[in-house]
Amino acid sequence: MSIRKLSNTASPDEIAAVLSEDGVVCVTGFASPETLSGLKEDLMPLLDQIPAGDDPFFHGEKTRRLSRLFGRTDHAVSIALNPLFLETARKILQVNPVKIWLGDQMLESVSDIQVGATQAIQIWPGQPGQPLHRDDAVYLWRHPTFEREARVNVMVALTEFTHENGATRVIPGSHKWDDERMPRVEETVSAEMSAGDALMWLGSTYHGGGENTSNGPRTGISMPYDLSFLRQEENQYLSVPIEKVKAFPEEVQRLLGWSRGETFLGWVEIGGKIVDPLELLKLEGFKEVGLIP
Ligand SMILES: O=C(O)CCC(=O)C(=O)O
Ligand SMILES: [Fe+2]
Repeated sequence: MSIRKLSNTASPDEIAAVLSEDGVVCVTGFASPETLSGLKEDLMPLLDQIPAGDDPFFHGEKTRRLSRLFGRTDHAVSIALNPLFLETARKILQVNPVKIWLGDQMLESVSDIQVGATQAIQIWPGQPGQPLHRDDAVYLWRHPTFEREARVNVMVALTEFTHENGATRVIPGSHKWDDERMPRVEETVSAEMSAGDALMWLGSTYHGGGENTSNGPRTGISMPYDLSFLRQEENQYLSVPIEKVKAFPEEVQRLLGWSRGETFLGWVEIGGKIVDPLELLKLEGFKEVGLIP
């Protein structure tokens, strides 16, 4: 089975249909030339300065991982708000409303979604393949998935992705497997893409960073959308400076977790009132989080 490619003229409905069926899809020309060059300009110099990881098993000793991207590049917003990703993620994740009775009032609600993590991943020559995994393992998700997926992930290619330089390896169709079946490298397909293309896959799809046998690094950005009743994998409240968060459009603030969902998840109290954390962002002088420089 191969990875199906759709162009950036495809609709979120079409992208979501392939994603549901195959567990993975590639969208060519996902990032505009301005977004692509902006991301590279902001992040490549930072990637040059950081060391590779010290975890030989999962994160890789020849892989550089730069996170906290909403604090580091204004172009992170362009990935998050790209309708080809955001609307597709909503179509996959915000399904099967739950019925909630409050006395004689019945509410039908779907979960909000939020950014679960942000990471530029640069795989250097000599890096072996990452263990094949499902991203929703962080949430101890069971398979086959019950009712809905937990995550829709995206990998935006900042450089070309080839089989030789460590393109993400994916097992199409593996989102339908149970938890007993072991993923094998022989079952994977390399997600070869050009810079600016994006790979999308489900939280339950087996994949992993590929082995880099080339002579140059491979760089991409991963930014999953997750069900917002789950804890964020990367703590966005502590990762994005509060002044940045305050300057974002409200939709981005919500997608970073600064919102109270329909079922009141995530409220704060101000002056005896149970309010949306968006109210906290409007308070003059509120600057107690996001302190990592
Ligand atoms: O770098 C890649 O291609 C995939 C990385 C990945 O799947 C992960 O770190 O969870
Ligand atoms: Fe992963």
